[in-house]
Amino acid sequence: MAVEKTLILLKPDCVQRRLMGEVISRFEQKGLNLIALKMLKVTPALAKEHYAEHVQKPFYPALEKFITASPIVAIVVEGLEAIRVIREMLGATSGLKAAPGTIRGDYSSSRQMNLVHASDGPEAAAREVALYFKPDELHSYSPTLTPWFKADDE
Ligand code: FUP
Repeated sequence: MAVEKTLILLKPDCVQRRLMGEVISRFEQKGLNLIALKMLKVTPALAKEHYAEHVQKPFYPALEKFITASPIVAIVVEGLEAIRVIREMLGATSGLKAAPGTIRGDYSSSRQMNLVHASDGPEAAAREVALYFKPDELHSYSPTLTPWFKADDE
């Protein structure tokens, strides 16, 4: 099982709706480590880099307006299979389709305002972590609780 790093963004709606603590708590309670965290305002240039694969799509102008409208929180989370595990914790892109029990399923009713971004694979994770953080801003650590989250032999 691989220890992975992934980039999380608490989007403007998450900050404005005071759901930052709720979302961060879910990752902590799962046993994942937050190893970097900052609040920032996404610029149009950063939005275009972050959403490079979507820049030409019809919904992009509205997406850029939303993601640059208000501060966000960028977080690097580290843990076993963290990329997949966190994508599953978020649920489907649209809050209307995301399963109950997922973050989007529980708190979002929107496709655009879906509260949280998470990298969708190892390449995206490496690229996105580097977009928001310098290497010396990542602080990996081993919590003393680790033996209580998973058996040594699994
Ligand atoms: P996800 O990987 O679940 O974050 O979703 P996508 O990469 O497919 O989409 C990126 C962002 O674009 C999502 F957060 C939601 C937004 N989006 C829209 O606003 N409208 C659309 O029609 C599709 C996606």
